[in-house]
Amino acid sequence: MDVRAAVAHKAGAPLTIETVQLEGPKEFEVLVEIMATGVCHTDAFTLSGADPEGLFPAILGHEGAGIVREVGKGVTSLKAGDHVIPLYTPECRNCEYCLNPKTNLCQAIRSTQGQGLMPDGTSRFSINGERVLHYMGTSTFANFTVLPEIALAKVNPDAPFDKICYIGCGVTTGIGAVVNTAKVEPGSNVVVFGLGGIGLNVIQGARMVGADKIVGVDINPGKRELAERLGMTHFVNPKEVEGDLVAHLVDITGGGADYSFECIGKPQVMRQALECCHKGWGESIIIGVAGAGEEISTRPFQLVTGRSWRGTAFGGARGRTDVPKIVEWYMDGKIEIDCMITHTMPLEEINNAFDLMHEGKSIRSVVTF
Ligand code: NAD
Ligand code: DAO
Ligand code: ZN
Repeated sequence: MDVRAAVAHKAGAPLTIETVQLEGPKEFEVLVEIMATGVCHTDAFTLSGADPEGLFPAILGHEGAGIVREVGKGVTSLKAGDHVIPLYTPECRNCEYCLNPKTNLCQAIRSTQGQGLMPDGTSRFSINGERVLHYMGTSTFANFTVLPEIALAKVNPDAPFDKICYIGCGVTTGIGAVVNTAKVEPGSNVVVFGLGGIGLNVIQGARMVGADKIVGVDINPGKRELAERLGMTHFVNPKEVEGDLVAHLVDITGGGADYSFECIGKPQVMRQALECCHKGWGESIIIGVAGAGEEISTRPFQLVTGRSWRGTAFGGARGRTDVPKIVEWYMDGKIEIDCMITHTMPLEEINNAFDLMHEGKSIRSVVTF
């Protein structure tokens, strides 16, 4: 079938809106009509060329929501009409990783997904017979896409697509980092570096679990108001701190953070996030994705004296199990989404979503089809 898509032909160039050919779903695959998709920092990272795994030409997008239109042979858990959220971290419930409660990194289709291909090693997308690659196994910048069954979470059909698409990445990553990875306890003091689409969700996750001090750190003072609405108790702009930022954060938290979260992707900030943690027990969670070849460093004594460094992907969430629950949290008013969706636009204007992100003017832009 012909579909409408934003195609990334090469790194550093704007996306082009084109008619693309999409093959139907093969065995254990599902055809989904994408109704809405968020535009995330990670799409921009890949489009910029900084992503070492970025492949072109491809159809980017990994934060979508839509409706199942057709299922391939062997699909048992979904049927036409089901409302779904695509999962860039799938959940097969059968691989060594899915069977280990310590991780959410299902490896069932990892190698082909990383090559921009479906599990059988081919792509469903093409333009005039030339192959176009999938991206993160999701490719939500198209009005129809094909995904493996294990990469789809079935969700409440009453939930609005243009809001719950954000649960496909930003919301789950931020809240999940608090709930699943750090397991923040009530009364904890938390420091969040970067108050963008991820950091704001860490803030609301920390509020949800009953954290005490929730300190937000950002060089853009324009992020303060929304962060306060979502639960931030103290704001720190590093540009306005006289003296050492780490010492200032240790002071505010009365000895250091019980948990800190790096939601930017800068190694020097990752170091600050570790070192502002409380001696003896503070844990720092890396969420931000740094550029190719970058490395983190600290004095080993920071770890010897009880601080620890951890990382998280997709908030440690097991998508098919956890994403439907997070949709229900939204429907029940336990978490907020609407206030973070600052812009909504048609596919034709998707490049504007990237511009708004780079200019720091948006939290989340959502494309509706
Ligand atoms: P964003 O651009 O919306 O937010 C980043 C924020 O950091 C901005 O508000 C910016 O002003 C602030 N900032 C920049 N430099 C700073 C500094 N030196 N000190 C303090 N604040 C600073 O980005 P986002 O969408 O929230 O994504 C954040 C990171 O998370 C990215 O690296 C993204 O790739 C990554 N990410 C990781 C996962 C995962 O599963 N681990 C999932 C999604 C996104
Ligand atoms: O299993 O090796 C693996 C890869 C898992 C990919 C996790 C990606 C998380 C960070 C990228 C940001 C996503 C938007
Ligand atoms: Zn698995």
